[in-house]
This record gives sequence, structure tokens and C-alpha cells, in this order.
Amino acid sequence: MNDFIAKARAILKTNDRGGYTVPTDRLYPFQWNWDSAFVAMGFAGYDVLRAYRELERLVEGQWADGMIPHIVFHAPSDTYFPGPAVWRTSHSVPTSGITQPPVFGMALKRVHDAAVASGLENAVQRSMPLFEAALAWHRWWYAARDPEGTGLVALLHPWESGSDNSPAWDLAMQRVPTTTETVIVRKDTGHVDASMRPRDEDYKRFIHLVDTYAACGWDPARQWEVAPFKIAEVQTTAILLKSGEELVVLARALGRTAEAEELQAMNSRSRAALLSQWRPKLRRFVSRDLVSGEDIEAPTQAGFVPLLALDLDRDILTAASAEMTLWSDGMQVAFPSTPKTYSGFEAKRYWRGPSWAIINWLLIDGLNRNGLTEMAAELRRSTIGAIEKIGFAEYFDPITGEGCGGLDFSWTAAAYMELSKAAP
Ligand code: 9WN
Repeated sequence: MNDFIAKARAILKTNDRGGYTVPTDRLYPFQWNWDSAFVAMGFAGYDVLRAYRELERLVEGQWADGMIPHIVFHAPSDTYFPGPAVWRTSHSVPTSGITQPPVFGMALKRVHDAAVASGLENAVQRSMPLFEAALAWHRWWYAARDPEGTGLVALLHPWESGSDNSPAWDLAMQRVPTTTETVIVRKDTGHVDASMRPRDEDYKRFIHLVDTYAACGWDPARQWEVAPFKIAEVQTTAILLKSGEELVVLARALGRTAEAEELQAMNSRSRAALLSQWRPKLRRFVSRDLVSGEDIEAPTQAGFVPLLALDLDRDILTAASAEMTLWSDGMQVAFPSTPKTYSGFEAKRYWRGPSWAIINWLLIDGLNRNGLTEMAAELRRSTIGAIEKIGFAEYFDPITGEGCGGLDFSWTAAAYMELSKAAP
């Protein structure tokens, strides 16, 4: 084991709060949805029981309608805003009221395979309830967030994307009022420099949306009707489809044939819908703003994440890889969440430019799936190199390579373990 793997494991141990892992101390003191899925994949490589625990603890927050919330507040903490009192939800374990990218299915399949490979006797019994949870969540996505059956699932809050202040939301967020019923007491800027975080105005809009949906009693149909922010999103749909593919294989392994077919039908809809979001002129996929009815053309990493879940033809691959190469050109650490040539680019401000190890993980999988193995290897080397040089930062300034945001970050530790394995 090299020193960095040992350090990565030590980070996950330090961030353990009793079967679940916080993203980092103080800045994020609860269990976050997609963070935990990445972490579970990290654990799957060396401690499969702990990997199962991570997912089981996340599912403690699952709602009766199938939604798995973006935060589960297992234990109180006053170092984060907004806490449970702002969300006003009614689940037995306090949770937020929105969701996050469904990496869970990918993680569960990985954990199940590791359990079987390690000879764990009760692997099937352990995986089955988690499979039920994943299936219920996928059904929720299609029912609650794609009621018209388009195949693309929609987000009602930027936090649901995991890419909170991405330039992709700029136009849509301008329509969201800055008025709030809630007093905003930011804690994040007490932990990291304000220049790296979303602005106060963003927070007003984030909380306006929380107030709006809390007033709907968090009922999905009522939220859908009133939502001032509604984006049919390609990164989330691609992740949902990739997880859906993994769940089909798992369903079969668990003897759940009917559910395998049901999942396959959902996946087929999303596959076709994602393909229709390819824009040859932009050389990337685009999301759609369901309020304005327009394509979202702001350039972000999300435009390439569909490679993760699609087997694309040569023309698309040639164009997408040329565009990705352009964005990466001259960067110390690829892959920038926004290209430096874009007017909205900010090298250190969260999702407006920085490179993220977990996004690279998804992109690398997508490039490999589509035979772009050279590019995948290069991105892999660049990500590992940045972590070995700088440490397990939350994210990296793509131009200088500087580590930004929180330190000793759980998902960067998990990504290091994943990417430092032998290349396929
Ligand atoms: C809001 C925990 C989370 C990540 C998100 C990232 C950031 C939260 C915040 O931190 O979001 O969910 O308060 O900024 O954007 O992707 O899951 O690491």
C-alpha cells in the first residue's frame, strides 16, 4: 500500500461518524447523498462491511415516496447552514427536502460484487434491502421528476445537481426572487474563504426555493406546479442511467427478473432522451430549462458526463473529445467545470471553473467506455498527480493546481483509491 492510499483510508476513518462518513469536518458535518455513494465505492475496495454500512445509513433517510434526500442529519451540529429547522421536513431521522445525483445504484452494484468476490455469505440478504431502496428511488425520479415521461429527469434546486453555483443555472436563477422568510446565517464562509464559495445573492435564491417547497409540504406534484427553477438535466440523467444499467445486472443476480425489465424500460427512455440532447455545433450535450423551454448553452462539465452512460458513434466522439481537449489545454489540473474562455469562468469559485476529482472519475469511466482510453489515462494521471502534490482537497484551481475548499475531503480520498488502481 502506498502512503497516499494509507492517507486516503485515514481520511475516511477520521470522517467516520458511526457508520456514515461526513464529506469533511465542520464545513459539512452530516451525511451527504452522492458523497456517501462515492465513499462506499472507496470502502468496497478494502472493507466491504463498512461499505454496506455507508449505504444503509444513507437509506435511513429515505422518504416513503422513494426519494433519498441530499442530506441526512443523523446528529445535530451548528457548523452548517441550512440545518433541519430551515428544511421543515417531517421524516423520523431529520433530512433535507431535496435530492442529489443518484450515484447510489453504481455504488450498490460495486459493493455487492465486492461482497460476492470476498465470499461474504450473506451478500444477497445484505444487498436486497438496498436494491429495494435503489429501485424505489429510481421509480421516484421518473414519477416525480419526469411526470411527462420525456426520459430526462428534472432538478428543482441547484443543490440537487451537486454543482450548486454552476454557470448553467445563471439564467434560470435570475428568475428566482431573492426574498426569503428564513434568516440566512451562512456558516460556510467561516470555514473557507468567501471567494471560493457561492455568493450571498446565490444563497438568498437557494433559500427562497427551500421556502417555496416547504410551503408545498414537500409534495412533489405541488412543487412541480410552482417551481420557479426546473431544469431537465443531462448530468443527473446520465448518472441515473448509469446506475440504472448497474441495477439491471444486479436485479438479475438477485433473481428479480420483473424489476430488471422495469429498470430496462426506464433506462431506454433516458438513453434516447439523452442522445437527443447532443448539439453538434456546441460539441457537447445540453440540459433544458423547462420554465423558458430553452436549451442551456452555458458550457460546463455536465455536457460530457453523458459519455458515462451512452455508447456513442464516431462523429460524436470525435467532436466531444476535441472539445474536451480544448477545455483542458494549458490547465495544470483538468477537467475544468467551466472552460477558462467563458465569461462566467472563475478559477477558484466552486463549480464555476475548478476541477473536481469525482467528476473526473465519472468522465474517465465515460471516456473508457467509449474507447477514448488515451484521454482517460491522461485525465487519470492529472487527477492522481494533483492529489499527490497538493493533498485531498475538496477541489482544485485548474489553472494553478492549488487545492481549494475543504481539506481532507472524503470523496477526494475515495477518488484517489479508485483512480490509483491499475488502469483497465
Ligand atoms: C450543498 C458535500 C456537498 C456536495 C455538493 C457540493 C457542496 C453543499 C454546500 O457540498 O454542496 O449540498 O453547502 O455547498 O456542491 O456537490 O455534495 O460535499
